[in-house]
Amino acid sequence: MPQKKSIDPAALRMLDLAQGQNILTAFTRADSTKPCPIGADGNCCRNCWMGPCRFVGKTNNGICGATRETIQARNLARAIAAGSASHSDHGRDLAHLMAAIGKGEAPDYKIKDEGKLRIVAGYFDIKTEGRTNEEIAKDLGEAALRDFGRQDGEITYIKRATPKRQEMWRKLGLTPKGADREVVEVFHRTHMGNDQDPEDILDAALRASLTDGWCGSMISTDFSDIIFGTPTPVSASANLGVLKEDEVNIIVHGHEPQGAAMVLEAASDPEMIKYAQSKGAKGINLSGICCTANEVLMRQGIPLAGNFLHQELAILTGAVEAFIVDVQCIMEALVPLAGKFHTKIITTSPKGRIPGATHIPFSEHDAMTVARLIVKTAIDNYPNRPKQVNIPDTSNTLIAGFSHEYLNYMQGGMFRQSFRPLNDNVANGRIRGVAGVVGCNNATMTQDDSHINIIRELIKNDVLVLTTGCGGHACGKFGMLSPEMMENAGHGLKEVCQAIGIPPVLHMGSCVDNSRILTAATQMATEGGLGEDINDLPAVGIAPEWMTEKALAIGAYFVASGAYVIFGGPNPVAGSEAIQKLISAGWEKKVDGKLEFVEGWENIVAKTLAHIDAKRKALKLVEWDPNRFAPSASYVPGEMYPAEAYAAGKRSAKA
Ligand code: NFS
Ligand code: SF4
Repeated sequence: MPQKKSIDPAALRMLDLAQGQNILTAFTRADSTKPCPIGADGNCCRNCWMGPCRFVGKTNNGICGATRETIQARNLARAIAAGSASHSDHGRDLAHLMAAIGKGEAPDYKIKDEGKLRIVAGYFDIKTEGRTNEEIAKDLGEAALRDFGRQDGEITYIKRATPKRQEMWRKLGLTPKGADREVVEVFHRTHMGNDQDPEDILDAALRASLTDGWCGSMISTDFSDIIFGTPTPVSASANLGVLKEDEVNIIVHGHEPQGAAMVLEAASDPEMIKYAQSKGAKGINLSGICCTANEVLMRQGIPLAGNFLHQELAILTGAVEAFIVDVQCIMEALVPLAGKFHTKIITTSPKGRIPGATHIPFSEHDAMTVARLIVKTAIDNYPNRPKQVNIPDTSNTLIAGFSHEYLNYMQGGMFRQSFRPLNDNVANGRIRGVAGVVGCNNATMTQDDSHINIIRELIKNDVLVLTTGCGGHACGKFGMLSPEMMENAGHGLKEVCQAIGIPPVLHMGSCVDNSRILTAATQMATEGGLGEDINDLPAVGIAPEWMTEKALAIGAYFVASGAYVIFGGPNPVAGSEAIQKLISAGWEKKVDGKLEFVEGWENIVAKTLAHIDAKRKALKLVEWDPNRFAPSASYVPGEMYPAEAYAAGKRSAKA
C-alpha cells in the first residue's frame, strides 16, 4: 500500500480527522484489504463452478483444460465488455431523453444547441431542412437507440473515423454492428467451453470497446451537448474548499447530467433560495464529485468538490446536506458513513439503488418536480447540521470547458474553424506532442500523485495535455487548469498557450467525453501534415491511476483507434507474458496501437516522450529541441512548481 495516501492537502487533513474519530475510509480500508495475489494477476478463472480454478505453481490448466492465456484473455475481455456496457447504457438513456424531448414527453428539457442537433442528425442521415427541433430530436433519439440494438451493418459513428481506420476495421472484422450485440457476444464467447483462442477473444473485446468510444460514449457526449449545451471555457474552482459554511451544500455525484442539470436549475430558483434563507442558510451551494461534476462543470461552471477518492472526504466535512448520486463509481461506504453525520444520501437512478439511502427516483417526464423535491429535502436538512463543521480551506481556480468544437473555434474563429494552428505547431516543434492524461483515482496508490507528476513533466517537455474524468479533477485541484500554469510549460508550448490563450492542460470533460479526444485526434490526423491516421500522431493516452472496468474499455478503444495507451498501477494480465505481448506488440501489428501496463510515473513519462519522438521522426518532423524557442533552459532544478507549493500546504488561490 502507498506510503503516502494522497498529495492533496485537503485529503490529508480529512484523513487525519477521520483517524481522530476512528472512521474508516477507502484510504484506510486499502491498508487492511489485501488483494488476492492470484486474482490481481488475472490468474483466477471463475467462469464455471467446477472452479474457481487458480493458476498457481505448476498449474497451467483449469479443470476443463483452459490455458492460462485463455483465462487471462477471457478475464480482460469481460472487464472491457462491462466497461463498454456502462458507457453505452449511459448513452442509451440520453438517446431515450432525446426522443422524449422530441415527443414532448420531457417538458422540462429543451434543445440548447440547435446547430449541433442538426450536425449530429446529419451523421444519422436524418432530414433537417424545414423541420422543427422536436421533429429532428425524435428521429435522432430513435435512430441512436437503433445503434444499440443493431444486429447487422455498422454502428453509425464508424464513419467519423479516418477512412484508413474504417478500412482497417472492416478488413479485420473489427467493425462493430451494434453496441448491445458486441457486449453480449463477449459474454457468450467467454462462457465456459466456448472461444478458446486468446487472440480471437481479445478481438471480440476490441470490437466491444469500439462500441464504447464510437457509439455509447460519443452519443453521450453529443446528445448531452445538444440538450445541455456544448461546452465553452468556464472558470470555476476545485477541491473541498468549495463547500460553504453558511449555505446549504448539495453535492451531485455519479456520471449523468440529466438530473444534476435540473437540480442546478431548481437550486437557482429565487423561491428556493428564499426557502433556504428561511431555514437560516445564506443560500444554496451546488458542487460535484466524479463525472457528474465534470458534466455540470463543463457546461455551467459548477465547482468540483473532488474526484473519486474525495466522495467520503466530502461527507466527513459534516457540511453536506444532500449527497445526490446517479450511477457508477459510487462507493457503498457512503450510506454507513453518512449515518454518522446529518448528510442525506439520495439515490436517483433505478440502476443505482443503495439500501439505507433516500430514493427519489428521477424521471424525465416530471424532472423539475423531482429536482425541486431533492433541493427541498436538502434545505430541510440544513437545521440538522452540527455546529462544528470541518471544511478544509483548500481550493484552486481553473478554466474548463474545452470541447472539440471550441478547440476548432479558438484556432480559427467562427468562419475559419480548423486544427491547422495546432498541427502547424506540432510540426514546427513548439508542441512536441499531445497526451491524454485521464481516468480514475485508485485507493491502492497515492491519490493524484501520478496524475500530477506526469502532467507536470509533460508540459515542461512541451507536450500539450488533454484531460478528462478524475484526472481533470486532480488537475483542477492542483491549479494545472489555470492559465498561469503556462509558466510551467516548456518555451514552445508556452508560446502557443499565450498565442491561443489556453492553459497547457485542457479539461475536456467527463469520461464519456474521451470521445471528444477521439474526435480531436481524428481531426488532427486528417487536417494534414501529421500523417493520415491516429497512429501517425505524436500522441499517447495515459490512465495513471486507473481502477474501473470502464477505464479498460476506454484504453481498448483508443488502442483499436490507433493509439499507444499506457496504464499506471495494477496490471490485470500480469500473470501471462503471452497476453501482455498480445495486447502490446500483437495489437500494434494488428491495429497500430498498443496497451501497456507500466509501473512508476517516471517510466510512464519516459515511454511517452520516447513514443512521441519516434512518431515525430517517422513523420520526418524537426527534432524537438527545448531551446529552439528560447535560448535559456526553461527548467530550473529545485524550482517550486505551483502544484508542489500547493501540496506543501500553501493557501489556495481562492479569494
Ligand atoms: Ni471515469 Fe468517471 Fe473517476 Fe474513473 Fe469513475 S468517476 S467515468 S471511472 S473513477 S475517472
Ligand atoms: Fe476452471 Fe475451466 Fe471452469 Fe474456468 S471454465 S473455472 S478454468 S473449469
